[in-house]
Amino acid sequence: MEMELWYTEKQTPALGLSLKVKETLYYKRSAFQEIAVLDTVQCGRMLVLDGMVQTTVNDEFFYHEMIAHVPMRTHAAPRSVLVIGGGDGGVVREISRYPGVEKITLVEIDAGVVEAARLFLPEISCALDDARLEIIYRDGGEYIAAHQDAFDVVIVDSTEPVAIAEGLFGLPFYQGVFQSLKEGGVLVAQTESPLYNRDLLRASYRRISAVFPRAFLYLCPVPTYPSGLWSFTLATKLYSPLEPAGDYLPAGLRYYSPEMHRSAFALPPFVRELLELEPGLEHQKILSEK
Ligand code: AG3
Repeated sequence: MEMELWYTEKQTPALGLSLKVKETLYYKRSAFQEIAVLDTVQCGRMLVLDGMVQTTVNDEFFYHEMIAHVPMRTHAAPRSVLVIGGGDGGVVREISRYPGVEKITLVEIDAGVVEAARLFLPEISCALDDARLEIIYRDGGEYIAAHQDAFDVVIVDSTEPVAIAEGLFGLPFYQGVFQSLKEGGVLVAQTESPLYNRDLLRASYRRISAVFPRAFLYLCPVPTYPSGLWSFTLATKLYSPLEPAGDYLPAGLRYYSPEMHRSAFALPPFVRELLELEPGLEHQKILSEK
């Protein structure tokens, strides 16, 4: 009988996701975290940070397309885009599809993640050489605090709110993002599983709603993340994501489409209850007007 090697992420203390591994391609303890790229039988190459699955070559398109194209097409004409976290390059790849974008800034705290992705995840990191991209290795919170009125779209592609990423879910950070956005600016942050990270999701949504005039939640499946269902919080100074102002649609997308954009904002009752969305709140008002 052939020996089998499996990797398990304990998504909760009582539930794990296990993938059969062909080979460990990269392993490093950086100053910030433990970084691994594993080649899996089912999902292809997979990036794991501090034991948590970040992305796999097979299902990364759900997450990367939805975290990028929803804000990009909500804005009429984004020219300057900031990505916080996202060292694997997946979000940058999606942003680079827009010819109207003049400048992409990637602020990643850990150069090791970029190194691992460049070496072993070429499908995901392929746009990290885009001439419009500047990579800055720095804490996202610090960077945000030092920039005002600079970006059309800010995308927070963080890890879970433990250790280095904790500050990226706090009120001061969101206030900083508001200041860093131009008039018409759009923020999107990944805000975790509506089933297993309920308190975190509610707290982030409330903080973002307290800072921005308009906040919206949307969902998409991510098969390898806890519960398989993921949330994103989008906030704007002006635009409504329910009437996307952008008219450019990149070709060749696999999950995102104008229909998926719209339907992602329809929330099941358990999520509406979690966020205490009542009739009259903007999110619901705009949805029901349509
Ligand atoms: N960032 C969110 C990953 C969260 C996964 N959580 C977990 N496996 N427990 C993904 C970064 C992809 N660019």
